[in-house]
Amino acid sequence: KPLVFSGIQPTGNLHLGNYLGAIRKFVALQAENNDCIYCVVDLHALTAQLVHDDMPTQIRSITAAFLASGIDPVKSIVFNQSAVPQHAELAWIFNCVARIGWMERMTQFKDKTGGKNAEQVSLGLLAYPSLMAADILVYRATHVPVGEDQKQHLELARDIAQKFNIDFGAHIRKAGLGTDVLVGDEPVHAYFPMVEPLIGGPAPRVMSLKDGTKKMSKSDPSDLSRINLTDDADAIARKIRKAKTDPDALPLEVAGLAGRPEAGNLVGIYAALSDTTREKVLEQFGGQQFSAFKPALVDLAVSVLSPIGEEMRRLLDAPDHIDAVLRDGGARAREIAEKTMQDVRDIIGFVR
Ligand code: AQP
Repeated sequence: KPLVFSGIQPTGNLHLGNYLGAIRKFVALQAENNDCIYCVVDLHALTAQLVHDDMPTQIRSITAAFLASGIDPVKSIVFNQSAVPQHAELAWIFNCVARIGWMERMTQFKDKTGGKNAEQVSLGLLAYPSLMAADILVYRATHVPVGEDQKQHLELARDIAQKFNIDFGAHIRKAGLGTDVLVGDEPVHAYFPMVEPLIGGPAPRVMSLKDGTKKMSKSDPSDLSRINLTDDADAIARKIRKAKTDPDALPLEVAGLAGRPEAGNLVGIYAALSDTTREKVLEQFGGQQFSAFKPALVDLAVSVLSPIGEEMRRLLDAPDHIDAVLRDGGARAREIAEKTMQDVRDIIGFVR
């Protein structure tokens, strides 16, 4: 049976990219009755910046966004990563499975360290994808909904799982664990599954409202570049009105969006927010000017995001419920993760 896992870092305001690339998919996967585990990855938050004065608020705020968007903490497991020490334990083992070169090749690592010397960069930032692989594989999860920017990290998680399965193949068999699979032509006795990224949809990579060639991101210094989940209706309207566009009307077909990154971005956002395709959006708005399309996008964005922002504020006003959700989710997650780690300790041969 598929098992879904994904996580979000408690660093900065969640924006429309996080919502469409990740959280909205989390809710849809839960609605399809999958077993889902959704995590606030607070250990990851230390990789780029060690000290966070507002860590508790940030953790509660991501949890509030999960709940306000429709994640049901009874059906799905919702917790914060640091409550399950097995993530860090498996990450250490994966640090020894993975190779430094694999980590150094990651574009996110290169982007975040560009222009810095090695004395300024934490070892954690380099090893980030190894912890991410552990987050997923400590539950032996099979499907991971993420935005397109995480695709390379998921490929690395597959490489780590594969190398573990090959290196420990004989031990996995001896421990009476795992199943026979073919890796290429080679038969392997595998313990960890090959995770499948779930990246599709009309907006797998939401772009900045000020520059259609740059990802919408928490760390962009311009607040006008992104719509935050907690923005009120006026802010959402202002940001969409000011969003960069080109002077042409919307094309009649998706092919006409090629070479028009800002137009493509706004059409993709409209499609994702209304659970439809870019084709259908252009059937409705093709041939119209942005002056007609933008007000419709404002209405749609406000109708989807305002209730989420309001519910987040309500939950954060009295965070006892959020803390109880995290405690319960942490206990349920620990039980699954500990079972995996007992297997892993047996596979490696640690005496216990
Ligand atoms: N622009 C985006 N479009 C689609 N999906 C996105 N995600 C992030 N940005 C976009 C997805 O959101 C999830 C949470 O990712 P994270 O916790 O790793 O957040 P992040 O990468 O720190 O968020 P930012 O805004 O991308 O941060 P910076 O500013 O550091 O670059 C993931 O599934 C991610 O794909």
